Amino acid sequence: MTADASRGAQAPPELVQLLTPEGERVEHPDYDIDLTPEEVRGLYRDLVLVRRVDLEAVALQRQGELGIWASLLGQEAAQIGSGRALTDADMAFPTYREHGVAWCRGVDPVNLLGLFRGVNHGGWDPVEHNFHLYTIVIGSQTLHAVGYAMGIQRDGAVGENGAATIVYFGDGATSQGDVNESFIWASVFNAPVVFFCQNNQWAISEPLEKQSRIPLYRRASGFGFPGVRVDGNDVFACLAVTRKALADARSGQGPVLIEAFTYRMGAHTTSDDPTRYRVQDELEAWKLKDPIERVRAYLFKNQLADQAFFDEVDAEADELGRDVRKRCLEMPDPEPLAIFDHVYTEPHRLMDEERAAFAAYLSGFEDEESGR
Ligand SMILES: Cc1ncc(C[n+]2csc(CCOP(=O)(O)OP(=O)(O)O)c2C)c(N)n1
Ligand SMILES: [Mg+2]
Repeated sequence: MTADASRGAQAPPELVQLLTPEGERVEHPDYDIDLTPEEVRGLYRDLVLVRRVDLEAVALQRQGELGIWASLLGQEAAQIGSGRALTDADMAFPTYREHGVAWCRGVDPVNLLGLFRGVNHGGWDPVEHNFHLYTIVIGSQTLHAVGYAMGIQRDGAVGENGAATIVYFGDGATSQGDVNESFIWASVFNAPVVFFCQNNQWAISEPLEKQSRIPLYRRASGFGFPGVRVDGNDVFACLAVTRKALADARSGQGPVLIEAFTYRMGAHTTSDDPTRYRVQDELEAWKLKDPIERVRAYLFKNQLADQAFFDEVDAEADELGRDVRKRCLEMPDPEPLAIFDHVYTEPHRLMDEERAAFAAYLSGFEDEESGR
């Protein structure tokens, strides 16, 4: 398989797929899943709602209400499938694009917008949701996750009903030292961690073939643990593969690398213009593999949902979009000195000095305004 072929419309042979782009259910000997019609409708609803939040966020950025936004467009199935595989006890470590996983963890989407609006540092409690804060430094969260996994291992909190850890990162991140170091630690300490790589085939403008000459999932074998490539636009397959990997991690079988083969349909962020470096045909080919359309087709063909259901979900999505927009605009600007508040849990001399210096700087502006 050439690198170019891997980006084409043809599915690579080693891909785990349970639902084709046409919405046909297919079997896989190692990964099966038995979903009730209600569960499938639930997954469809998740996919539609997170896409709607994402679209609203892009619009808000374009209107100057957010500084920047990293869209998940095209990656909804990878995030909802893996996110819904988690139990409440599992801990997730995201990048900056995991809005769908955040949704599954019960994080209010407005909190995500707060970070990108610059009014908070990510206003959710990672412990309350078992969802760590967004991480911008590429790959560093893989080390945090392995440390966390080794912690729960030492606390004896694993086992069948215990906790596992999942960490998200991109194809570009696989070239980072941190990620490779985390693979080594996870492997030799048999840490209960699932490495979930969303291979969206681009790291800003760098294509996949600049990261690896072999499929990314095969990297795992060099580190001594299993790797699997799943159709990242197939929510059933992502759910099944992640569920099994988490169960294996919990039962003491160590880490797994999941490569969710997907595509970033939007720009890297709202600051990026992908027309400068990729061809339109590539995007068109991937539109045919849309993660939402195939679930819709499956529900329709199998008469598991009627038009009223689809209309209801669309209406709910519009209402969510309106609500998110309204509450985003209502978020107050923070008091400027609040930026120093949560850097350390305990008082810290350096923070005190920096706070005082910044307060002095700000008071200069007040003087100017009052004409003193
Ligand atoms: C350590 C580090 N180096 C560089 C950057 C700048 N940067 C931000 S996103 C990005 C590309 C990441 O690509 P990938 O891992 O594929 O994730 P994706 O954005 O495609 O989801 C880079 C290089 C950074 N944030 N951190
Ligand atoms: Mg990428």
